[in-house]
Amino acid sequence: MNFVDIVSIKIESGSGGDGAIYFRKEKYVPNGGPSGGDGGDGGSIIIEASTDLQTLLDFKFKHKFTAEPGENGRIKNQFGKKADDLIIKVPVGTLIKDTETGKIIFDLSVDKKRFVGAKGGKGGRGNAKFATSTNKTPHYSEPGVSGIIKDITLELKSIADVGLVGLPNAGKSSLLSVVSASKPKIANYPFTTLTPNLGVVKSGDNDGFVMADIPGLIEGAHKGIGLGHQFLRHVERTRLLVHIVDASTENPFFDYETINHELMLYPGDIENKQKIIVLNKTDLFLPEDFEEVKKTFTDTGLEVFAISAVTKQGVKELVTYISKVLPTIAKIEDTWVEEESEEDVEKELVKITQEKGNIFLVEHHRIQKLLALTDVYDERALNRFMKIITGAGVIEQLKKMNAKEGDSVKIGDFQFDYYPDDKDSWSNWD
Ligand SMILES: Nc1nc2c(ncn2[C@@H]2O[C@H](COP(=O)(O)OP(=O)(O)OP(=O)(O)O)[C@@H](O)[C@H]2O)c(=O)[nH]1
Ligand SMILES: [Mg+2]
Repeated sequence: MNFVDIVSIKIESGSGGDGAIYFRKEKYVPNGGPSGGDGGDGGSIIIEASTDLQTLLDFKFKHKFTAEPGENGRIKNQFGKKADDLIIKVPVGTLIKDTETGKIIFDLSVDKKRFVGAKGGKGGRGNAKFATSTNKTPHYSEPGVSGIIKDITLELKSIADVGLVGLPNAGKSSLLSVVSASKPKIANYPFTTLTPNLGVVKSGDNDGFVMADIPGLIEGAHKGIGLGHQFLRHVERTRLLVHIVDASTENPFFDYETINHELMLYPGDIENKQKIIVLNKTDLFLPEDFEEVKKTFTDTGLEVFAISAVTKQGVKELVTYISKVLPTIAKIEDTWVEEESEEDVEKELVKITQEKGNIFLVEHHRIQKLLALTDVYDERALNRFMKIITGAGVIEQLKKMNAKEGDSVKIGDFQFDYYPDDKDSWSNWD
C-alpha cells in the first residue's frame, strides 16, 4: 500500500438550470399566461469522511471533480430537475486546506462528517414567477447561478495506530513487510524509504491495526534537515511508537538516544508518547553477545523486544504484545486546530540574547533539557548535541548577531566557547 498523504484537487459545483420562458397555448386564447418553470439547482461537491478509506491514493490520478448542472426549467410550469450532489469520500483524519493560502478550511476528523466544498448554483426562476398585475406576460426569466470552482488540498495527518521510528537502515521497512501485506522497498543503504508506508497488521481475531513505516530520521530532522521533519507529523497522532534499533551497530544505545533527541526537539508532543524498543537484527548475534546489548537498554524502563526481521524470530511475540497493549491506549483526540506555521516553530526554537560582554544566552527549554541529557565530556555525545542545535538554527542566528570566535555561548548552566567554523570542537569549560 502506497501512502499518498497530500493531494491538491479542483472541485467544481454544478450551475443552476435556467428559468424557462413559455406561455400557455390554449385553444381560443391567443396569449396564455406565462408558464416557464424554474431551473433546478446545480449539484454540490460534498466531501465526506469515511472509515472505509485509509489513504488518499484514489486522488493520485484523479484531480478534478465536477458536479452536474441543474436542468433548465420546462414548459407547463415544470421545474428542472435538481442535479445530484457529488460526494467525495476521504479517510477519517483528512484536513481540507485552501490550496492558495494553505489555511485549514475544515477538519474531517469523525466518520461520516461532511463538508460542502462547493455549493451548487441555484436554479433561476421561470417567467411564471415574474407575472404581476401590470405585466401579465413577462418575456424574461432568471438564469441559473454559476457553479463555483475551488482549489483545495486534502491532507491526511495520520491514520496509523503504530509508528515505526528509528535511524536509517534500522530495519523499519523490513519489519513492516513481514507483519503486513505492505511491500515497502528495502535496501542496505540509508534513506531507502522516502515516504511513509502503511500496512494493516492482522493479529488473532481483532480487526488488526495500522502500522506506519516512517522514513529514517536523522539529526536535525525536526528542522527539516534530511527527510524527517515532514514525516514526524504522521507520528503525532499514532498511539504507540515502536522504536527500531539496529542492534548490530557499534553503539545501539547511542543510536537510540540520537532518535530520542530528535523527537524531543520536535515541536509536537512526540516524546511523551507510549513507546517500546525493538532491537532488530538479532540473527547477526550469538545469544550471549546479544544479552550484552540488551542490558544497555535496561535503564530505559521500557519494554524491550528482540527480533530479526529477516528470520522473523521474535516478530510474532512483538505483534501479539502490540495488539494487546493498543486498546489500553486512548485514541489521540483531535485537539489540534490550526497548524503551526513554519515561522512559529522556528521562532520558538531559537531565542538568543546578548548579555553584557560577549556572552550569548540561548533560551529554549527543549534545547536546555537536551543538553541536560548530554554527557558533554563524551565527544560523540557533544558532537551530536552540536549537530542538533546547528540544525535548530542556533549557529546561524549567532552569526547574524555577530558573535565572534572566542565569545561565550550560555545554554542553561553550561557555557561554551564559540568557534563557528569548527563547531565540532567547541570547547566546554562548564
Ligand atoms: N541481518 C539482518 N538484516 C536486516 C534485518 N532487518 C533488516 N535488515 C537489513 O537492513 C537493511 C536496511 O533495512 P530496511 O528495512 O530497508 O531499513 P529501514 O529502517 O527501512 O531504512 P530506511 O528506509 O533507509 O530508513 C536491509 O539491507 C535489510 O535487509 C535483520 O533482522 N537482520
Ligand atoms: Mg525503509
